[in-house]
Amino acid sequence: MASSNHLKLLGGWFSPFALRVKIALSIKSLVYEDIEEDTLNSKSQLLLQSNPVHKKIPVLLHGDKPICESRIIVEYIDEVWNSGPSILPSDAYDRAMARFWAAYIDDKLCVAMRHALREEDEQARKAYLEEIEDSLATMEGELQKRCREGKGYFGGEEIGLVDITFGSLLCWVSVLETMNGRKMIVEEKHPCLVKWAERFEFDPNVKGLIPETEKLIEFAKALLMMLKAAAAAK
Ligand SMILES: N[C@@H](CCC(=O)N[C@@H](CS)C(=O)NCC(=O)O)C(=O)O
Repeated sequence: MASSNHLKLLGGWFSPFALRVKIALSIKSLVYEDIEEDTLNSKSQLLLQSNPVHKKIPVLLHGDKPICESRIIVEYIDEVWNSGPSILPSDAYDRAMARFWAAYIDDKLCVAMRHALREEDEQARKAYLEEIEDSLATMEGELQKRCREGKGYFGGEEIGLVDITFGSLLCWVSVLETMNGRKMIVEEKHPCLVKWAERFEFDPNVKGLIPETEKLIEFAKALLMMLKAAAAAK
């Protein structure tokens, strides 16, 4: 039986969702066992037992207790440990707003990114890339409010829930940009996002955790081939 405080992360180097958890663990200076899952080929028994509903990474095991879904895990980490700065604001209204934007990122941006990656039809893919750009414009507008208050992160002075939720997707935005020959976060349209992205990537709690774009592209190609083969076999 695992000690009640032992932390295990069932993750994957490629996963933006696992990256969120790694950043939150780093903010709280927590030591954890990093277990790399191979979700493309075979999921471990531990993953299937720990997340029987979705069978997805990331899962954080706190002792024997599994916690699933990246944003829920980040909030859990923030609630249980005060060994670092708070990830969610102390004010209830600000906390509600942070959750609103984090949900927006997953419901709009992340969904469009997933479609844009998997869509083979060029016209349909273009429409998803435009949806991504709409969400980026919305996020730029939100960030400009923070910039006017002299703050560099959505969370204010420090990385917060919205920064983690959005920032974890930046490496996959780069993948889509490279694969489609289309830059989507650009200085002229997104002056605040460009600075924020740089600040985020070099933050001590993030630096070193972001996977390389080239490696992610290889992974994306393998994933797309597998999906194609699975569809052909049906
Ligand atoms: N909403 C979930 C998404 C997690 C997710 O999509 N994980 C992917 C890896 S990036 C996965 O485990 N995929 C395996 C599968 O779909 O079977 C979260 O925020 O944690």
